[in-house]
Amino acid sequence: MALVKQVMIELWGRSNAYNVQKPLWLLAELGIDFKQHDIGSRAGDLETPEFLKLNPQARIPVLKHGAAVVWESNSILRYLATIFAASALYPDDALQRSQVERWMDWELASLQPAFIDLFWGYYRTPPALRDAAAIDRAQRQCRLHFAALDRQLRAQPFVAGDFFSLADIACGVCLFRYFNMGLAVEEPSQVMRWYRQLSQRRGFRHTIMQPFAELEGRSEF
Ligand SMILES: N[C@@H](CCC(=O)N[C@@H](CS)C(=O)NCC(=O)O)C(=O)O
Repeated sequence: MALVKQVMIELWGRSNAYNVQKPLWLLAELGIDFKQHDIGSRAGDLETPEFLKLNPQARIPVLKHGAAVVWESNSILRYLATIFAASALYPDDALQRSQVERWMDWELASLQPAFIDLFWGYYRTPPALRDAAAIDRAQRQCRLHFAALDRQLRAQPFVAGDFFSLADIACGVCLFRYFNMGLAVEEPSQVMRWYRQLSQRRGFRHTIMQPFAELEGRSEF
């Protein structure tokens, strides 16, 4: 563990990118130093031969830990929690782990696509170009997903149980933007309670609760 900690961590990706914010938040939670390469902000950034060697998908985030390279944001979360023995966030017990993982999978497969449709369709599209029907559809999808999350949070303080975990990071990364992008959205009571709890965490405030106005009406990365 001590040796593992000495190996340099590098993270590729701009701090205002949704999926980059996940490892940024976890690294803050774990108090791990790392070097960030702020890319993804300029056209062509992710298509260089050097970057494509790291991630053939031409997407951020990418993490490098010594010789190990990991891409896909939720895989990076699992890798970091495993390497840094953060079993409180990513339990060893098979069932508890599956509770964390199923919500991480759900975030990638269901919540994120709906949220991204809404964020891009509304916030990142200049008003004159917005498609009201598509925004409405994305908003309805988000409402359904947040209702499901709300039901889950009725029974327990955090997404996967009584403990803060990788599932809270994956599912919680969109909250600040969802509630602050200027759209009237429903505020399910348990999601709001959970959001207030997350807002008390330094890592959440420093990485997620950050101004994002530079993305408004900007249809390029
Ligand atoms: N499923 C991938 C999605 C990666 C992805 O789409 N990343 C976006 C940022 S959130 C990206 O690379 N955008 C291009 C850019 O920012 O230049 C993951 O979770 O890592």
